[in-house]
Amino acid sequence: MESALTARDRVGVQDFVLLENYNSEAAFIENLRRRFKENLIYTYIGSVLVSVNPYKELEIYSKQQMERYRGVSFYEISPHIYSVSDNTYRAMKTSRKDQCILISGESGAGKTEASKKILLYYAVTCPTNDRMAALGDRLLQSNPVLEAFGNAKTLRNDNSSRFGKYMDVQFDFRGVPVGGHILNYLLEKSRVVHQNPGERNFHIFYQLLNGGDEMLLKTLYLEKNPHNYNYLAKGNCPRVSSINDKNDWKVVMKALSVIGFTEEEKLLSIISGVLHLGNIQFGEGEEGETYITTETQILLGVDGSALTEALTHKKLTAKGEEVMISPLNFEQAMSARDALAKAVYGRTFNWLVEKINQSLALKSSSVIGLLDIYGFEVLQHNSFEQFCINYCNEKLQQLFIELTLRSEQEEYETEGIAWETVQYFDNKIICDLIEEKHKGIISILDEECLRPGETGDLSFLEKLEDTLGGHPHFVTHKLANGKTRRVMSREEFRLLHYAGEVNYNVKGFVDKNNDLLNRNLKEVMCQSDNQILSHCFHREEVMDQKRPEMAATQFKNSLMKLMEILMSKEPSYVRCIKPNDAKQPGRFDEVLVRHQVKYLGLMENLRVRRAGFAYRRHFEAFLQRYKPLCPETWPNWHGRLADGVSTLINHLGYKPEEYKLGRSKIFIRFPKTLFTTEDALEAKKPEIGKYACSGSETL
Ligand code: AD9
Ligand code: MG
Repeated sequence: MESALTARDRVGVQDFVLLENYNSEAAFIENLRRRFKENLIYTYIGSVLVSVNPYKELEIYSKQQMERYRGVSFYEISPHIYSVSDNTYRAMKTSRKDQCILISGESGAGKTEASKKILLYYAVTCPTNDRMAALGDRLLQSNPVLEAFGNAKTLRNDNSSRFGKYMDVQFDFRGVPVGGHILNYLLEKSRVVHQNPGERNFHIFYQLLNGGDEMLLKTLYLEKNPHNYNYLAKGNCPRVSSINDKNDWKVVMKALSVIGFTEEEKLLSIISGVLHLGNIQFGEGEEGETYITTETQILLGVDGSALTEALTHKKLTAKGEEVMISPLNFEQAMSARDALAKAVYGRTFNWLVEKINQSLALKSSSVIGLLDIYGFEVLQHNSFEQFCINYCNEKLQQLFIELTLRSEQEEYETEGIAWETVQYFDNKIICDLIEEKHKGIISILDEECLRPGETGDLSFLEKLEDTLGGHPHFVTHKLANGKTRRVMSREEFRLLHYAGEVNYNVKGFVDKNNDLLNRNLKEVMCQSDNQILSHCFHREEVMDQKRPEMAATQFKNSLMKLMEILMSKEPSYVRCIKPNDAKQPGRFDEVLVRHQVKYLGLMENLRVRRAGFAYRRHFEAFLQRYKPLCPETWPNWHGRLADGVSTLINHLGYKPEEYKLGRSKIFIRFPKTLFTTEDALEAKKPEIGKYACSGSETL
């Protein structure tokens, strides 16, 4: 008994519901810390997996480890991302219900790594046939490709996802993976033309310059040094110690060929075209007209003079008829160039996802969806992109709250057990503040784009103040009246997000939301020789006079669809925590972790889980594990399972207030009850010899 206690002291409990002092945040964090020090990065809250980024390679992801988790239940074995993968897979097979795994946490917490491990688990352990083996490869290889084009080095994470990704893995009735489908969300296009100090553009640019051979670079008129390109020089960070661009280039090229890609040449000429576009310089004539001082001949497969014209002039139309061509001033020409670069890159990224989807060939069957989006982000300077990213995280948090509470309630109902509710912070109020029709921030921003005030972004801020002044989660310099803790500038508004306060600078909001590309630039791109580009810029789009939806509204609508998809599936959760800001192994910054525990709502999650019954298990599993403790159930019980469990717990002396028997499960209110039973089992071990209580790391 003593040795079991010692082990528990050292490595903590593997399920937080078993914490004696479950109301104490300090005890929660201490448990996380102990386990982290022992390289035990995974812990459960019931069936929710909490994962702490180790920032080092652990020997826990091998094929042998995968085998250990196959077909084994949550509670029978130490917590692991493979256990979540396996349980989800079995739930899908037995219930035939679609599943999804939602991975959340802030930037750098380990979401993308977790999603890759899940995918690898399925690719390695699921049954397959020769025809389908290739599909597993393609599913896996889609990752390096999308990461090359959609991830970048930021201050928070060397491999930060700058787009949201939802992937369906589809299985046939035998559990063989037969297809896949990816939905991508709002790529951070502004990164193509601007990076903050210490950050980089998307990986692919550096991979091409470092990995591409001389011949290739020559054909693309590229030089090796990233500093020669305006679009790569802004962050002043061409190299990152944790990244090997040259190797990654090889991996990406191989991945493209596994996916069955044949358009590398066209794709790379777009990437190089974007770099050349960034180097276009403008001059200003005596009468304020703008001209181009650099070569534009070989760019993006379009006619050089048409491109020059379109970059320096704007075509104005009224009622569908062309009325005039007006010259752009220097500033306007620069932003037209940047808008084109962003549009070209953004559309090419969407095209790439489309291509990958074609190669994964959608089949109708049961699915497991994996959601890996960009995590909550607070920077020195937060703009439209952070606003969208953080809004997306609010939505996910809302889903988590709704579903964890709902599923808890449903479980008690189906098992016929009375239950109690727990107070929790519902972030719906913040989601409404952002997305409500007419008076939410997105609506007000759209309104500003359609009917701009005199001062652009600042008029937007004024409209926000007029409409939202007094909202408990919205603050500006004016509204705060000097009463805020942190100084705010007159260009900012602050949102009190579920995960903390963020100041957003309104500069650029209107432009980014408009996301407009001059019509004549679109016309030029339609005529590109590069088929990827002529596919991305449709002729119909140029003809169509209707204004497309603005960026934030498009994003809002795609998130609503995503929520519907997720609600229709049975969810599992992985909550990722970042242990320090230095990206270092072994460092556990308590203040940082406490903050995340708070905003991820983990204590509330635990309380909800514990409010009713901390622990539950199917009669069969309970009996199987503890039957050695009662002479009537050992070695086998032949009667009804419920009767076997009753006999067993009567023998163990469980009091009526300690447990409830549902229709198929036993619910245990206090972890202590279970500890005592576990300890008794531990003590019995020498006597029962070979009997192994699997997963007894600690309970
Ligand atoms: V962001 O919101 O996309 O900026 P993520 O996706 O949450 O973020 P990511 O998975 O990219 O973070 O993890 C960041 C880095 O932490 C990785 O590049 C790894 O170096 C490191 N990491 C994360 N999880 C693990 C792990 N299980 N084992 C080892 C890890 N290293
Ligand atoms: Mg990521």
